[in-house]
Amino acid sequence: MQISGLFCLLVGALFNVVTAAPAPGCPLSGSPSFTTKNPLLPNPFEFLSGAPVSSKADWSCRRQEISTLFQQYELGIKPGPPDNLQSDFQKYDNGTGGNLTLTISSGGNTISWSATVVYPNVTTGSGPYPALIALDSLTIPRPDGVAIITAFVSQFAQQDNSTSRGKGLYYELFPDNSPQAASAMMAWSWGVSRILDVLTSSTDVGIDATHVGVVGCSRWGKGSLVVAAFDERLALAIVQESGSGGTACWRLSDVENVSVNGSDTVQTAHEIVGENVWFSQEFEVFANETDGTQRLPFDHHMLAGLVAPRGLFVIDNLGYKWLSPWSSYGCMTVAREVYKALGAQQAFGYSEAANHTHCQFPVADQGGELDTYVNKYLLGQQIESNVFRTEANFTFDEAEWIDWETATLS
Ligand code: MCU
Repeated sequence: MQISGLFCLLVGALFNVVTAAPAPGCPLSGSPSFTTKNPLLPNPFEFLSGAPVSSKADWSCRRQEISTLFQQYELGIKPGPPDNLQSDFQKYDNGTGGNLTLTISSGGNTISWSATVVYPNVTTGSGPYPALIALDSLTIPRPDGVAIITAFVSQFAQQDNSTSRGKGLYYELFPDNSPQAASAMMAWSWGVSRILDVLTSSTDVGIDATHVGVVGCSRWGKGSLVVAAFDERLALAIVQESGSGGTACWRLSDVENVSVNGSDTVQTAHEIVGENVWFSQEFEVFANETDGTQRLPFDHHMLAGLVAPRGLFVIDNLGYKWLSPWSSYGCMTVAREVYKALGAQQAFGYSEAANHTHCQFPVADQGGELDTYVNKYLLGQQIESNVFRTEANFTFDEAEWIDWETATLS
C-alpha cells in the first residue's frame, strides 16, 4: 500500500484499545431558569442550585455541570466510549511517521477512520514524541520537536453547509437525529477522544500521550476549543481565529454586531445556525429567538473555562469584523477568571494581532508567543507564559459584563 509516496511496512501493529472509564458523575444541581434573560455573562462560580463554588472539589463538580449544560443546549451529547475500538498503526518504512487506522464499533455498527502521523525532524532518539492533533490541516508553523497527527474531522462529521446535518462516519455509528444528537463539533470531539484512547493505551504509535495538544483555525478553531473542553487528557489547545461559536461569547457578539441593510457585520448565533451544523438542533431554539442566547445558563467564557487549568493559547486576527474581535477579546478576558481562580493564569494565553490574511499565522508578530505555549505545555519546559494582549484600539471593561466575583479555589 502506498500513502503519499511513502511505502508502508507490510506488518503493522493491530491491537485492541482499552478505553477510558466514564468520569464519575455529578448530577445537575438544579434546573436552568430559562424564563429570565441575562444580558451579562453568567457566573461560572455558582451552581445552578445557587450554591457557591468555593473549592477545587466544587469546581470539579461545577465543571461537569457546565459540560452537561453545553451538551444539552448547544453542542449535543457526547456518547461514552464505543463497544469496541481497534487500532492499526502502519509505520512508513522511512520512519518519518505512519498511518493510524481506527476500527470502531458501537450498537452493531462499525466504521473505519484513519489519521496520519508525522514525526518531528529529530536526529537523535526515537520518541515517544509530544504531538499536536491538527483538525483537517495544520495552520501554524510546524513546531520543532512535536509530532503532527492530522485528524480528518470533516470526514468524521461533515460541515459543508446546513444540509450536512447527520452526515459523516460518526453518524453511521450513531444514527441519531434527535435535537440533542451530537453536532459536527461534538462528533469531532468524540473522534479525537478515540485517537487519545489509542495513544494512552499503546506505545506503538510513538507518541507521549501526556503531552498531546489540539490545534485548528477558523471553523476548526471552534472545533479545537470544543475538543479540548470535552477531553481532559489534552494538555494544550491552540485556538486560532475561531470567531463566533469559538472564543467569542454569543451575548457579546450580539452587542458587537451592527446590522447593515439587514445583514450582520459580526457573526451571531442566529446567523451561525443557518449557515452550518457545528451546533445541535436544540441550540436553534435559543439562536432563532431575539436575545434568546440571553436565556442560556452559560456563554463561551465557560466553554474556555472547561479547558482550565490546562494550556490554552488563543490566537486572534483583527482583520475580520465577521470574527467578532471585540467579543472574543472580552469573552476570553472573562474566561481568564476561571484560570485565575484555579491559580493557573499562566496556562491561558491570548494574542490578538493586527490585520492579516485569515489563518495565515503571522510568525513575526505571534511566533514567539506560540513557541512559549508549545514549549511549556507540550515540551515540558519550565518557563514563564504571560501573554494576554490585543493590538486593537478598543477596550473591554469587565465590570460592565459580569455581576460576580472571581472565586479563590483551594
Ligand atoms: C471563523 O469560522 C468560520 C465562520 O464561522 C463562518 O461564518 C465562515 O463562513 O467560515 C469561517 C471559516 O471556517 O473559514 C475557513
